[in-house]
Order: sequence, then C-alpha cells, then structure tokens
Amino acid sequence: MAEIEIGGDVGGVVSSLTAAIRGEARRLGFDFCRALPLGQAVHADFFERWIAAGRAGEMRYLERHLDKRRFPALLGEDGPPLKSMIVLAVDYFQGALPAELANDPSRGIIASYAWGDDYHEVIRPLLFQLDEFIRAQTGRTTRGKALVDTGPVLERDWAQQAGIGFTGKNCCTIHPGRGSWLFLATLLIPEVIAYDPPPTVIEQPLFSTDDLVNGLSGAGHYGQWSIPPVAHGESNAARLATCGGCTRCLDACPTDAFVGPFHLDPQRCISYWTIESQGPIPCALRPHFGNRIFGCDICQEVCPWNRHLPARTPLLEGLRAQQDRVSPPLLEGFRAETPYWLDGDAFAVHFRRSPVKRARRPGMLRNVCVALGNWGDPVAMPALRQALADADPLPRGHAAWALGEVRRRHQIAEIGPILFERLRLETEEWVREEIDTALNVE
Ligand code: B12
Ligand code: SF4
Ligand code: SF4
Repeated sequence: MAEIEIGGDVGGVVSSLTAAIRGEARRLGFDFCRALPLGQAVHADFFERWIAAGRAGEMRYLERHLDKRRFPALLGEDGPPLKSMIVLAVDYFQGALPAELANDPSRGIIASYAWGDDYHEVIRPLLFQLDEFIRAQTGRTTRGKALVDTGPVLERDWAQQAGIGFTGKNCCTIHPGRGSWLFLATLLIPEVIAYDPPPTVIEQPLFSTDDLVNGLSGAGHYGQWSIPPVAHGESNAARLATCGGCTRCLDACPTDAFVGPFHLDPQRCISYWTIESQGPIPCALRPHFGNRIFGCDICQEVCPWNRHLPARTPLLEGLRAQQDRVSPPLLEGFRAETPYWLDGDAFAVHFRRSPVKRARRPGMLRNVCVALGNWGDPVAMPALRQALADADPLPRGHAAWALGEVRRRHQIAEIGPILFERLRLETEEWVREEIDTALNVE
C-alpha cells in the first residue's frame, strides 16, 4: 500500500488518505467504499412522512432520533464535529436458490442475506478496524461512528448519494454491475478527506414528496443518474442507472406491499412479518407467504439488474452460506434429535450467530406454522399438535390456523377434536378466536 503523506500539502494528504482508506476497506473485505461530505439526507422529508403514516409498526426504533437521521453529523454530539461519511457495501450474492429447493413446499425458504452469520456481527468489527486504521494515520484519539443498520442513518439514501448504486422502485440500492444483494454500512469521521464524485443527475426525478407518500404510478420513469466508476477499478458495465418503465418488483410482490415505487408498507411485507414483528400475522396475508419462513427476496429476484450475476463466494468468510440455513426441511426442527423449533436452548444453539435469532423461537415457530398451513400436508399434523401446545401463544394461534388449512384440504375428522381439546384449555383470547375460525373452515 502507498505511504500516506501526513504533513504534506493539504490536497495531497486528503487524497492519499482516502486512497489508503479505500485500500484498507478492500483488505478488510468490503466490496465498495466511497466517501462524501456529511450533509442532509436527501429523502428525510419522505422518511418522516412514512413514519407519521405509521409505517414503522413494531419497529419503534425508527421513530426515534429523526433529527439525527436527517443530519447524521448530530451523531457526533460527544466528540469532535463529524465531517465525512464513508459508505461501504458488501456483496453477499452467492447464487440463486435452486428451483427444486425453492419450489419444495416441505422446505422453508430463508432469505439469502441470512444464509451465513449475522451481517451486523460480521461487518461492525470491520468498521471499527477501519476507524482504527484512520486514527493511526491522523492521530485522532476519539472513535468515529461505525454503523451497520445499528443507528439512525438512512443507509440507502447515503449509498445513492455516495454513488454506490441507485435506489430502485423496490427501495433497494442497486449497483449497476453487481445488483442489489448488498449490505450497507457507514463510518462517520471528523476528518475532512477527498471525496468521490457524486452521481451525476442526467434526468431530474419529477415528483413531490406528496406524490411519493400517496403512491406514484408504477410504470413512470423517475430520474436517471450516471454512477461514477466504482472504487478499486472494477468494471462498471452499466453506467446509466435507472428502473425506467419497469414494474416487475411491484407486480411480483405476493402481498402487494408497495404503495408505489420507492414506497413500501411493511405492514404488508413478508420480510417485516417474519423478521421484525413479534405479533400475529394477519390472516389475509398468510396464504401469500408460501414457504417463506424468514425474510423475502422476491422483489429482488425478479429485478433485471440482478440477472446473470456470476455466483461467487463472499469475500467475508462469516457471510458464506451454511447449507442447513438455506432451505431447511420444515419438519426437521420438530424431531427429538433436532428440536430447534420447540426448545429455546436448541434454537439458540442451532441459530448461533445467525440473523434468524432476531425473530426469536416463538416468532420462527409462528412462521413455520404458516408455511406448514400453506403446504397443507397431513404429514405435518404431529408437528402442528406440538406447536398447538407451545408455552407461547404466538405459535399456538398459528398452529390452529394451519390445522384448519390441513382440515379444509383433506377433510381429516381427527383435527376437530384436537382443536376442541385445545380450546378447552386455551386462555388467550385471540388464540381462542383462531381455534374457533379453524373449527369453522369449510
Ligand atoms: C426498516 C428496514 C426494513 C423494513 C422496511 C423496509 C423499507 N423498504 O422501508 C423491512 C423489515 C420491510 C425490511 C426489509 C428488507 N430489508 Co431492511 N432495513 C430496514 C432499515 C433498518 C431501515 C430502512 C428505512 O429507514 N426504511 C424507511 C424507508 C422510507 O426508507 P428506505 O427503505 O431506506 O428508502 C429510502 C429510499 O427509498 C429513498 N427514496 C425515497 N424516495 C425516493 C425516490 C427516488 C427517486 C430515490 C432515488 C430514492 C428515494 O428514501 C428513503 C429514505 O431514505 C435499513 C437499515 C438502515 N438503517 O437504513 C435496512 C436495510 C434497508 N434492509 C436491508 C435488507 C437487505 C432488507 C431485505 C432485502 C431483507 C430480506 N431479504 O427480507 C428486505 C428488502 C425489502 C425492500 N424491498 O425494501 C438492507 C438493504 C440493502 C440494499 N441493497 O438496499 C439495509 C440497508 C440493511 C443493511 N445495512 O444492509 N427492511
Ligand atoms: S420483500 Fe417480499 S413481501 Fe416485501 S415488498 Fe419485497 S416482494 Fe413484497
Ligand atoms: S424490478 Fe424493475 S422496477 Fe423493480 S427495482 Fe428492478 S429495475 Fe426497478
């Protein structure tokens, strides 16, 4: 790596420091690294309207620190003023889920971001290392702010501002050559460094925040940017980054979660319900979940920018797919030797370091019951009976729904008494209603 010219002329210092940071980021395993000055988040108004509309639901943390989300420099309240943001991205694509696994209803689909270890745990220590590297060059004694989905920063907004990719109608940051399978992270530092050129606006998006809140029309063209060449000299085949008139993601979403381009309603999103929510999944949405038990990739899988990506191994070892976390057989976690859906300790061991931990065991068992209901095979009855007797009401309510689905499809007389027996013991009002509904399905 080139020597850093501390003590040289200011221009020389800043640009060589930026180059050194980029080199270190690459060495640590980041795929993209771009720097920009701290300012105001471009879509802070929309974010605040999104919050005011109640979109955050149970994600109450999103409602806090709105001022910091708008002006991330405010995150530096305890130290020297923060001046620069380094936006980093890690490409986690490692090939599509083979169709025979994805279409097998006896298996649960886990979103590809969760096939390896938890990205927060893998990436955050690397951000600390990058900050330490910078401190060693500049003599700074305070820490920078290292965030990977761990603070009030609108990461997608900044990724586009930094020129890592453009925001697609599916809300995701899409790199024109490497698609949207990216984790984003930011490091906020007090140093002023040389910045990367921002994306050039070729065609200004023509709509207001009101239009965006109310729902833009799907097929509209919403601006065009030229993303400057990426760091590290990688080829950047498609410079003119835009969705154009495409609406594939909006059309493909099974739960109709998009209010319009760039505006997602989590209250209808499989990802929200299977990862973030600790509550009952609305009955009307359940049939649309199919066998998705943790997260959802549909609006990215259909995206043309994600076509023909070469399967690769992520640079960061911790993110590499672990076979048993890709699409586990739904009934596996009910077996006596692997009771990870039923037993908290077994769950903790099985999903150690996995993002799946976030949904917690009762939440995952809830998701699995929905998938078993959608499968509708009587072979799942013993497992559903176990879930119906779970200590936590969340799986009990969804197991009742799933048993109702099996009964509806196969007219199995035995299911009625199982549900009646549970109803006799059940004290939780909403679970009683679920059982009642399941007893009355035709
Ligand atoms: C809350 C959250 C969710 C929620 C809500 C998502 C949403 N679309 O709002 C739920 C649980 C549904 C979710 C799902 C997923 N998430 Co999430 N999530 C977040 C989190 C914590 C906050 C996002 C947020 O503030 N949402 C509110 C909306 C209003 O903001 P936004 O999505 O950032 O959208 C911005 C742009 O759309 C922009 N914008 C608005 N209008 C316009 C118009 C134009 C023309 C342009 C250019 C931009 C633009 O402004 C918005 C505000 O800045 C971020 C981490 C972070 N701190 O940013 C991760 C994050 C967005 N999630 C991530 C991932 C990987 C996912 C999933 C793919 C996981 C999965 N497989 O299930 C899905 C994808 C669903 C989707 N299509 O968005 C990554 C996304 C990486 C990427 N390439 O974009 C992030 C950045 C985490 C990370 N550090 O890597 N997520
Ligand atoms: S993640 Fe799935 S449910 Fe959520 S918006 Fe995308 S396609 Fe729809
Ligand atoms: S599927 Fe089409 S509309 Fe959706 S993000 Fe990709 S290019 Fe944009």
